Amino acid sequence: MVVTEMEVYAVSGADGKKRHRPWRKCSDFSDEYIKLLTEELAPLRPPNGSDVTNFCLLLIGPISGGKSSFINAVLSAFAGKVIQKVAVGESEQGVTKRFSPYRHVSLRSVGFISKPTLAQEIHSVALVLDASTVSDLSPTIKCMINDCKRLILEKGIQLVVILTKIDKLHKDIADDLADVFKHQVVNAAVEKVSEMLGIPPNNVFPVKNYHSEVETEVAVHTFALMALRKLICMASDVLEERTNDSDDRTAGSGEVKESDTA
Ligand SMILES: Nc1nc2c(ncn2[C@@H]2O[C@H](COP(=O)(O)OP(=O)(O)O)[C@@H](O)[C@H]2O)c(=O)[nH]1
Ligand SMILES: [Mg+2]
Repeated sequence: MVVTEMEVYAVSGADGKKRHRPWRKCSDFSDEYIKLLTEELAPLRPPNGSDVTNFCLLLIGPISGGKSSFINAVLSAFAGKVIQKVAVGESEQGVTKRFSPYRHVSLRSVGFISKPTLAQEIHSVALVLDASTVSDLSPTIKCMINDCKRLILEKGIQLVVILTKIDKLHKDIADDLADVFKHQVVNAAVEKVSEMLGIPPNNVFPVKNYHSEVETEVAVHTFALMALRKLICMASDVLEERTNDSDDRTAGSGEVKESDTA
């Protein structure tokens, strides 16, 4: 075939934006979906027979990663308004006045509980990382993260990652958060973290916290609630397993050894 002239057109949606298949399925972002999620999560309690009244969810991660902001986003989602109950800020002049980068905790540390009850243990852990910096984490931070991951896995808890500041990955994302699960740049960040930490991509939750906004955003609440749902689900599984395992615990398996500390 001899082609003398050819015109190529980009295929786009009615609004001119390129359409991609979502890399993660999610219901449409809407007030109804948020209502559904909050109504599903609000009544959840630790399993019967566990003797635990509250889920203990731990957020860890580098300073300024967005831990406090994530807690505010969750509180905002339940309150239906922008809440800033936990102080947030960048490091240096940030809200954390005294920051010890790494202090070894040992069995002799003050207040260390060497044989915690199930209620005193952590039931679910999320590592909170700034999506725009995952490519250049320092070796010290990587080492800390790996130490934590080892301890968490030894306790039978799976690691969840909350990937914050996804708005910083690309201008289009900041402009339209509803398209996050179609943006390949977010997918790439999720895959990178999953590979770096050896965890499945569906344990990685991209989020955008409130930063400069004063009005509520449906997408912000949806991201926060999806991540919270995963954490609570995992905590429930851990508690159920430990409750069924209670015979072993009485035999002393719940006791902390020096190698359990970091
Ligand atoms: N652009 C943007 N900024 C964020 C996001 N989450 C947190 N921040 C900002 O990052 C800074 C550090 O957040 P903070 O929650 O205090 O981090 P923490 O030290 O891990 O508790 C604050 O200025 C926040 O407003 C986000 O999703 N997007
Ligand atoms: Mg904080």
